[in-house]
Amino acid sequence: MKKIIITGALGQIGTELVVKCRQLYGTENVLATDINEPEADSEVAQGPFQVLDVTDKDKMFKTVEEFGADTIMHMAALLSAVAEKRPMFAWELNMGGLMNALEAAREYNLQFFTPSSIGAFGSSTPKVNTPQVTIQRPSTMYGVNKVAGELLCQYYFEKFGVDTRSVRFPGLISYVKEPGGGTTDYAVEIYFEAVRKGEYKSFIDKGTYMDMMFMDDAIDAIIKLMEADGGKLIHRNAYNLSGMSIEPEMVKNAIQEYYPDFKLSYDVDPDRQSIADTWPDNIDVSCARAEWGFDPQYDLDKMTKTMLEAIENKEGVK
Ligand code: AKB
Repeated sequence: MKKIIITGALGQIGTELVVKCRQLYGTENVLATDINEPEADSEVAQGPFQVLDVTDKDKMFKTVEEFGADTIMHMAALLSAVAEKRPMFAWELNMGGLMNALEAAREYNLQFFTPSSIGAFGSSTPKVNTPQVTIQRPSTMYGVNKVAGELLCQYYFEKFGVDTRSVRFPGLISYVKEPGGGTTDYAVEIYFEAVRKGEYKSFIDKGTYMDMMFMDDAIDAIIKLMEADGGKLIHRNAYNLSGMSIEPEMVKNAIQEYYPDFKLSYDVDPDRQSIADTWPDNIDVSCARAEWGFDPQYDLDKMTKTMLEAIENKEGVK
């Protein structure tokens, strides 16, 4: 990776991925793109940036050509809950954008990364220790998009020799940028509300286990996978990844170590709960560990300490 284009650069992952890639590969070698303009004082705006609607194929091709890219990291997509509210738009953006990015990779010989998700699984998938290769029959538009995306990554690798790499991200937890429209978002909101208000009302019910991962581990995983020896990668659709399997009461207990008066209550959102109920409790990450050295550093306690301290700093609390 020497000249990298990142789409969806103002999203939850993109925001931190741009910064990390610029540290590693040089600011001038990482072009951040998004459908929106960044805030002038944001980190993303401190290097090359271009407005790009990923459904505009001509503009994407032109951007890749003019920048002289050798890598594309395609992050632009709608998350699960919002995709379920606007399924046709989700198809247009998630699939249209992905096809354009894959075609750009084929045409300009780019190394390619895009994230899949635990949303690529469904209620007929084994829920515990979900294997790398298993039943994938999701019941959401987001899940349909992710399964199709995984298959397309494999197809472009086998048919056209594009160096496609992908992972199934769990819920990603970060203090830099709050996510929007995901089923796992409660696990980010809970930390912000703990610091701001000392209480949180969860839209996901107690006892609902889902995989999560701290953002630093997610960014490291992307870099590690992209730098890995391609000859050792057996799976070209997407690798299972997770840092922990948690449910809301576990997060409450971890927060109470620092905020003993923190209160958690529930106002379950049936739409997002019904999505969560079809996702695994915990997935098996052994293929990612074995094939390219996936090695997450954050468990729930370490993540909780880091999240609370960083949010306190950000909000000027304590
Ligand atoms: C979502 O909840 O939609 C995402 C995901 C797990 O893909 N965070």
